[in-house]
Amino acid sequence: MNASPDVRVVNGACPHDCPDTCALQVHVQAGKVIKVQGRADHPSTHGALCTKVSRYPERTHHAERLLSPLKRVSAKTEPPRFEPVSWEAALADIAARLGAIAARDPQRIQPYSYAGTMGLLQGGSMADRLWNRLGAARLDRTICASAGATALNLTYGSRVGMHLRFFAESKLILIWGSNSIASNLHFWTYANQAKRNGAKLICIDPRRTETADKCHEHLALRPGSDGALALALIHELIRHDWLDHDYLERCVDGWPELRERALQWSPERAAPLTGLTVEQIQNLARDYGTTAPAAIRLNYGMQRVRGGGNAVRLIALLPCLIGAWKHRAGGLLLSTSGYAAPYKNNDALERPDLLGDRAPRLVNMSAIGDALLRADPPIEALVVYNSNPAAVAPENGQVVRGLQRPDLFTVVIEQFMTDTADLADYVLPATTQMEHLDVHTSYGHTDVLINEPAIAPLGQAKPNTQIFRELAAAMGFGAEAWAQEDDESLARSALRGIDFEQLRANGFVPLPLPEAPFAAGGWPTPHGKVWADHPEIGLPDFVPNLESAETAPALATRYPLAMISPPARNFLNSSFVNVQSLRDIEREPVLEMHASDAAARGLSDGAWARVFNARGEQRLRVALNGRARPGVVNGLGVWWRKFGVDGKNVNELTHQGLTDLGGGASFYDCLVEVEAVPA
Ligand SMILES: Nc1nc2c(c(=O)[nH]1)N[C@H]1C(S)=C(S)[C@@H](COP(=O)(O)OP(=O)(O)OC[C@H]3O[C@@H](n4cnc5c(=O)[nH]c(N)nc54)[C@H](O)[C@@H]3O)O[C@H]1N2
Ligand SMILES: Nc1nc2c(c(=O)[nH]1)N[C@H]1C(S)=C(S)[C@@H](COP(=O)(O)OP(=O)(O)OC[C@H]3O[C@@H](n4cnc5c(=O)[nH]c(N)nc54)[C@H](O)[C@@H]3O)O[C@H]1N2
Ligand SMILES: [Mo]
Repeated sequence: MNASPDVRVVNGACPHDCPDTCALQVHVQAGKVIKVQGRADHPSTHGALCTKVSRYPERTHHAERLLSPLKRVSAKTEPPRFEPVSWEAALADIAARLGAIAARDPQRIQPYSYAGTMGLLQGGSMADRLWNRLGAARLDRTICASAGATALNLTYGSRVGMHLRFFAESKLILIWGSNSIASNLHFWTYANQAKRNGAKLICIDPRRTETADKCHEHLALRPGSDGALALALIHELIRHDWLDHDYLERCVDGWPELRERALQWSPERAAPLTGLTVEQIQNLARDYGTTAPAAIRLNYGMQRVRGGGNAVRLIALLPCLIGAWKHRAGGLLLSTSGYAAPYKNNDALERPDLLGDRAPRLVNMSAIGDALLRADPPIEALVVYNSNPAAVAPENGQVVRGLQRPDLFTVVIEQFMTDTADLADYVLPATTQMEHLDVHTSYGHTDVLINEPAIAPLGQAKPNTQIFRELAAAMGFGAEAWAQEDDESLARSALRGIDFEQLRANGFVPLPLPEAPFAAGGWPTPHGKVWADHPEIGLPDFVPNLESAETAPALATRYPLAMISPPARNFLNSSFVNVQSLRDIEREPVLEMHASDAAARGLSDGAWARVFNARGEQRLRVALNGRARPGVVNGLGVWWRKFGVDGKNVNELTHQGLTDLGGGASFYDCLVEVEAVPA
């Protein structure tokens, strides 16, 4: 390390909701973070960071960091005004308000959090302990991955798959519902290595992404049609006998039933649903059936539609039919979180025993707008941390209306004044990853990491853990042992079977796992086989979008365009939108359209358009950049509403309908119409 003598270098972990979970080197000088680098000696990070996280010094020392508790002094329907208050006053008032509700009916207190940090400490722990002790309502954490995660559990028995590093040895890689270069950059390195070694890369995505640009082929299917495509692929594998009968026999439960169903799905039947040609489907099946080792990088983009769960079940079976798992460079990767699960000590971190035999209501975070407006009994208090629901939740016009309820008491724990914080009664300042201790697992690789605090908390900011500890004390639980445990002790108990001293000394530790875990079966199901036909829910099938010409023809006449809203490359969900240098790259919220759809509406590149449906509308700048397929528009997310030209973002248009499995959000299952507006 050639840091100058007054520069300290600290081991960190990227806290963001991303499969890469990079190992960081944080450079500190005079109490300030001056540089954040990826560790060269961590295999998947390999010394490289994405543009966003390399701007961490700018985000951490941002002029608009929240540095003191704030109390609202304006009505919630007026422009937000706050005044600083002391921690003591804020916590005393919050404790009194929550305490009064808890005395009547604790499940009227609703926690709302997601993955602003994925850390085992700051992502939950003390907060969960307090909610369990109170008996507050529980949150069904479905906004991102629950359709796919449930589908993997119902197929493989857990969220397990290929190791990231062996993609470098694959000969065929299907990059399916994943814009890897934007949102899984450290996978792309391995895919690129395979490409240099002669592998063929095929991207399956309605949008011509920067990843699609770099693949040999791009199949721009209609959003939500992946299940039909997978069934037609199985049909072709059967017809040409590109099957591994030995693996099918030993490892797949329910193959005869699945075979029967897939035989009804000729490419001719699937083609019009997918928007692909019969030949494209046949060629994909040929590549997949005749190339070994063949790997699939499936990602969550394709499961944000009503049929997302069934589609993941079908795709997850493909590598089982061709026996791809026999090779360490064959198989599928959607998530590795099932490998880390047995190491996570949730009982110690979250203390579910504090809940006892109470079963408070479970509220689905993907329908928080409905819950805030219509839950019975009503939600009386909302405590938000690690999330920005006013921006990221579907149909967010309803979320905003819910947050404006005069009788709702809202506390937002944040680093910045987000759209959600604007609607709080109290805003409490949280530390960033540079300022607190944490321990991380990953859902894209299989290492565990530690994040050491690099600098002292800025201003009066505190770690989430400390805020919940102090809130617990203010609510009268200070004498109870669960409320006293410090972060060092939490970190030491967070992982079972991992040597904490080794983790601390090295910064990361790989989980001990076999290279090709399912080469001979041994799936984490009760009988060790994958379920093609599941004993409780039967066979997977194609489930069309909730909003599509096939299922809702009248709606499709009024709103004929399908809208997807995948992330803009330089934001992470709604994080980083307030970092000027990154917003400068993204410039403004755009709507990518196909030239024919734009021409039919008199729209040219750079024109302003009104995108609308029955739920709402948004003004966006049209981009005719060749990335949208006919019939589909791409409204890149997730901007803060207040940075949009009309104070809105794409989630004004999305709906709160849930996925077929897992009760997930279906952001990419959305019909809209677009019209020109004066500049
Ligand atoms: N730069 C950046 N990186 C991120 C994030 C970010 O916001 N920005 N978000 C992080 C988070 S929370 C997550 S969950 C992951 C998300 O990353 P992914 O799991 O890859 O999911 P998305 O980015 O939602 O979508 C990926 C691709 O799926 C495509 N897609 C949309 N609908 C369909 C469909 O019906 N079928 C198919 N086959 N493809 C479809 C989209 O056009 C997009 O290019 O990335 C993480 N990494
Ligand atoms: N239209 C559309 N909507 C989407 C998506 C999409 O693709 N399209 N993607 C969806 C997906 S995949 C996801 S995962 C969700 C994500 O939604 P969220 O989990 O809400 O993610 P972010 O928008 O990044 O907001 C996280 C917030 O946590 C804060 N934060 C970070 N660290 C800490 C901390 O240590 N303490 C506290 N108190 N706060 C912290 C950050 O400042 C940030 O404001 O959005 C979903 N919304
Ligand atoms: Mo996500």
